[in-house]
Amino acid sequence: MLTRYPHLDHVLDLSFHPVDNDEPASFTREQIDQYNERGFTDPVPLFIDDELNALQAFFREHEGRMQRMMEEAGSFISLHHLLTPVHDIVAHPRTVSRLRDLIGPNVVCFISQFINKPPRQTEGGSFHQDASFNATDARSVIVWLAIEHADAENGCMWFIPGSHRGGAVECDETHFVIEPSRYGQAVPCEVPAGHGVFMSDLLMHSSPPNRSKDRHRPGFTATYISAEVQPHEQANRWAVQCRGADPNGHWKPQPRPKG
Ligand SMILES: O=C(O)CCC(=O)C(=O)O
Repeated sequence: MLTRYPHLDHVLDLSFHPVDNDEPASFTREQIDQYNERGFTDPVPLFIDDELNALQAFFREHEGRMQRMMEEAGSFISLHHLLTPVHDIVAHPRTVSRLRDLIGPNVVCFISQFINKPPRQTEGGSFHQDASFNATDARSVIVWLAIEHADAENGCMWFIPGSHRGGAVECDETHFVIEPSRYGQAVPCEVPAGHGVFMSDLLMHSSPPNRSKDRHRPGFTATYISAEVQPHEQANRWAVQCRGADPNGHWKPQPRPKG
């Protein structure tokens, strides 16, 4: 099984297509090469100074509400479909102009989530590829944004560099990679507050426990794709158009929420 939609495993293109962009506007050519080679960029500043303070204050103030929304839904929810400030975070021009370099002019965001790992955790973290969870070709880029500094002690993510290049691999019934060490040596990805890491949806990554004594590890994840890529399941079809257009009408336009 390659994805959680096994009936689509042979329909979807789950191979890595390197970014081919000779004239990036926001990343450098070296950063694009690094993305192609390793499957992720170094952290880049996305929210700084007053913007970072406002970002941190928002998540601090609304964390309980977001938690309740998830509990009421009984499942995963895309926060940018429901809350205006989160919509504006995913559509922020500084992030979106970088995405343009990686996925082209027509950018939609179809998944977002906020995870705040509390201190003194002992369990968690298994390697997976996000592409295994989506009913699309493997073309999406995930932006992982650190709301506070994330390091190895408080549970930053770990990546297996280069593991995206072989495309989607067989996973177990919980969609975790079987024997991830076969695919390379994992490295921690420390991210300063307000910085984002851009990752391929094929990159094997894990989010281990926050073993710190007293530091939370809040992180926000948003998944973007070119509007030209078709979603194959109803559940994945709603998306916010962050840039450009949806020339084939593949996606259901999610309006800016009023909440
Ligand atoms: O630790 C996090 O915030 C991200 C968890 C993760 O593995 C994911 O979103 O795919």
